[in-house]
Amino acid sequence: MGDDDGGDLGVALETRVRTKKPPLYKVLLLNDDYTPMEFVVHVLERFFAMTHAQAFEIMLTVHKKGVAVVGVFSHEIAETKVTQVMDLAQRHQHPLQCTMEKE
Ligand code: TYC
Repeated sequence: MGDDDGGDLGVALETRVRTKKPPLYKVLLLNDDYTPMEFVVHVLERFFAMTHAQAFEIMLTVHKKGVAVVGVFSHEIAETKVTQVMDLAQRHQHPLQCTMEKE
């Protein structure tokens, strides 16, 4: 008595319990001694939609600290970004490394 939910509580609970946000992945850019700074800036502008100023700042962070997060994406988008960066670097024979890790 008094605890009738009108028949929808079970459904509402079930939805809450089962809903899981898709995991996000950080895309990381790593420093090396050979990739030209301008190339890294170009990569950040082209694949991560940064302005020249933003790209230059992130490039300098990687250069000084060794690594930086350049974006956070779904698994599929992160994988695409990593592949695009690695492909372009390889085509230009630069040792630039880009990886992803679960947030
Ligand atoms: N360290 C490189 C240089 O001095 C520049 C660089 C920055 C390389 C960022 C990679 O992810 C990188 N030419």
